[in-house]
Amino acid sequence: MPLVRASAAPNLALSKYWGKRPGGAANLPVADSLSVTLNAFRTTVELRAARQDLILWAPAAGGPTAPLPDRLLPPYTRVLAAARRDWDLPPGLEATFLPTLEPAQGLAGSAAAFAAFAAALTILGGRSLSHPEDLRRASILARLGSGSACRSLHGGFVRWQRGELSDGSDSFAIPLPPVLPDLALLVVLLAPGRKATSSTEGMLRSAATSRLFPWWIDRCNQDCDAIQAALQANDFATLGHHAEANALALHAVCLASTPPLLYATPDTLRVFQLAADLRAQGLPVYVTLDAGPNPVLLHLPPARARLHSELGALFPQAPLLDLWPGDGARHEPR
Ligand code: 2P0
Repeated sequence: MPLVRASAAPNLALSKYWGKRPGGAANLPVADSLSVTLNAFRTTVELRAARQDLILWAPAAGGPTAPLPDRLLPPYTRVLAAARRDWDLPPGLEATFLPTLEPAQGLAGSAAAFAAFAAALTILGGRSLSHPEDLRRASILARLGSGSACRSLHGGFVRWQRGELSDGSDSFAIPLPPVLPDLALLVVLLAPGRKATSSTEGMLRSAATSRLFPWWIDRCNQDCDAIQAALQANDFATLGHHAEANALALHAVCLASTPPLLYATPDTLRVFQLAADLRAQGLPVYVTLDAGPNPVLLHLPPARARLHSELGALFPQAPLLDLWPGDGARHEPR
């Protein structure tokens, strides 16, 4: 029986994290970001005492676990080392990751994994996910594994405040009040598969080479404020407008990098055009896009049937995933 089980879900950024402060390893961002945690595709992590640290992953479809290759271990080692500095943990730990989504599907499985890992270590350290101070510490731990993971500790809408301190102690995620419970997200899986350039590498390249990068930093902080204000006002259209503009700005920064980072495909752009056409007809639908080809349509439930019929006609082969805001990290029964 494991010592602890915990789970967390991926999150989708409405104002994106793209750019780290120099130094890199602590994933300290140049700007705030704002996300919504998803209701599906949770990853569970089980911790067991072991002779030495071991990271095991299971396939999403179930089946035997396998040790993670050495080249992928550094972020896990960073999280474990930081957790041991805070808490009295066993000298050897076996962590088993049980995802429900293949990483290649591009829905930020690493965010779910590192949030669940941080949650499990926090509980093993004798802390509680219902205590805000412990959750703040868990968010920082998750960030050391993968930046966007710090947002998945919380459910619903979440803002990652970038912080200013070089030790990262003020760079963590904060939950926003629960609003817009009927926000719906439709993922169009145009091209499952790993992206050519990882986010980690892509954002380093943009910071180093894109002339638009200083503009992007200001833009993100403004977009976070505008989206947070729209949430407080329960104003879906304003939220959608700023989320779509932020995604397009991210891709402008990427295209202006050297060599250019081209994540969108012609089909991705057809989805942006579809949303603009539907808005012209009075249907509020907006698109966001991460560092990959698969767009996500932000909408309200009355638009769902129309979106399914339009997208089914345009892309008969593409799976469509209906998602909603979901819960943050959870302590699971053993
Ligand atoms: C986001 N992305 O805010 C943005 C939008 C991709 C595009 O966070 O290097 O995997 O592990 O800190 O968190 C992807 O970056 O990068 C990401 P690392 P991460 O969701």
